[in-house]
Amino acid sequence: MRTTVGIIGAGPAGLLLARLLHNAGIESVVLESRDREYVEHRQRAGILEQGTVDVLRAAGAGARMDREGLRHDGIELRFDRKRHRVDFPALTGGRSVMVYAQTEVCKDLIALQLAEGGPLLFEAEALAVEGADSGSPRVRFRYQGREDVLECDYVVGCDGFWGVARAAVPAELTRVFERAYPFGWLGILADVPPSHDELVYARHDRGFALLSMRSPSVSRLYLQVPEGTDAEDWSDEEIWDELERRFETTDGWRLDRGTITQKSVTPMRSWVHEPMRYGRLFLAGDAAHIVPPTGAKGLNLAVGDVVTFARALTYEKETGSAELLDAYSETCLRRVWQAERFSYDMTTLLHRTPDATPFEDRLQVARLDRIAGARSAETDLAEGYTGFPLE
Ligand code: RFL
Ligand code: PHB
Repeated sequence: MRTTVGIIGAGPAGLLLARLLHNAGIESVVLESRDREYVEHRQRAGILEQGTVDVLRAAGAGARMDREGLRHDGIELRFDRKRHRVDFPALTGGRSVMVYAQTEVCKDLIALQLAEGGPLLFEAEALAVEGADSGSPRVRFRYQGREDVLECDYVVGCDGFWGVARAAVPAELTRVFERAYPFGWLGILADVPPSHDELVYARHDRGFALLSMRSPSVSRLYLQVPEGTDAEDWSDEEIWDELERRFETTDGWRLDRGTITQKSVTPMRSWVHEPMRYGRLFLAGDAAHIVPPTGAKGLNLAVGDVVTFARALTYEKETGSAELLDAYSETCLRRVWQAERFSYDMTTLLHRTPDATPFEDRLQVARLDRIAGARSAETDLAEGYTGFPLE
């Protein structure tokens, strides 16, 4: 098999890239190791930055998002049993975010790709990228019981944190930057209308909690739990009791309970792989960087990477200049590090480490008080949350 761009992975990065290339008249083939059902139902992100919303619309993939997505103009910070609302449009000159689940973004992009785009092969597992530093890189993959080779002009590794593409970058050229956190998130999906109309980020001495949503009738909630926690260690009742404690306010706010339909634990890490390009192999999304989910940045970063690649390749096709392709890694990494910084700040602002001292507890509350009391600090949070612009 032969194509212009071989894309490994059909998460949001790979699927959107295939769509952007299709719109630019550039051929691609997507290889995805899992089946369609799995990819369409993997519970993950929920928040799309304004820039991501604009990109999906411009790519012709925004119709259902515009009908069913929920525009959010703010979030609530909760600490010391008090509530503080951060008003995004007022602080950022009109920006907001959209609650529209990653599962739905993927469903929309898969439907478009199968109807209009190039090949998208499910249960096609990439085994290795070869010849990344040559003029004709290849992806070896297994499909329908046999091994095959995809010959390409470019390969984009959109295969997530556990993917294989990255391994083709020589170790001596690679630098990895990492921060692990001694806690994870226990996430649940529940059949109950969200108890608040905006997301609530709560700092509590017992740990962080987040109230989010998937629709007007489905809530998504998270609890900070110790690293290594098994979701099955928590009964449904224990989860609701703990959420209630962490969200408690002095003004009698109530958390409504419902049937829990899913629960799982996500570890938390900050992680960056540099460079994001080697020869004709480009890395995009979680294959190149991970942020802790507190800043809601992972999916949005993946979108930024593939927009940058699609623009650079289009420019090369139109002008013959590889200037933008050559700048890919640097261009992406500037934005990636801003998102790493923001996600780290949000994480350390709101989570309680197991060895936190009373001094650190007071500092966290002082940082939150500063955001609630100083427009400059609040603006910084609102700008970070609604997103850093694409260059
Ligand atoms: P993905 O989504 O992991 O997709 C990678 C795809 O590659 C496939 N694959 C392979 N295919 C072929 N051959 C191989 N050898 C392969 N190896 C892997 C995989 O099956 C998969 O389909 O990466 P991508 O596209 O870079 O997208 C990244 C996002 O999924 C991720 O950053 C976000 O989900 C992070 N995230 C959030 N991001 C946000 O922007 N806003 C949020 O609100 C948000 N909340 C979250 C999150 C992630 C979470 N978890 C579970 C980590 C909340 C949570 C709990
Ligand atoms: C989600 O809805 O899954 C979600 C929202 C905001 C975050 C992380 C996850 O910061």
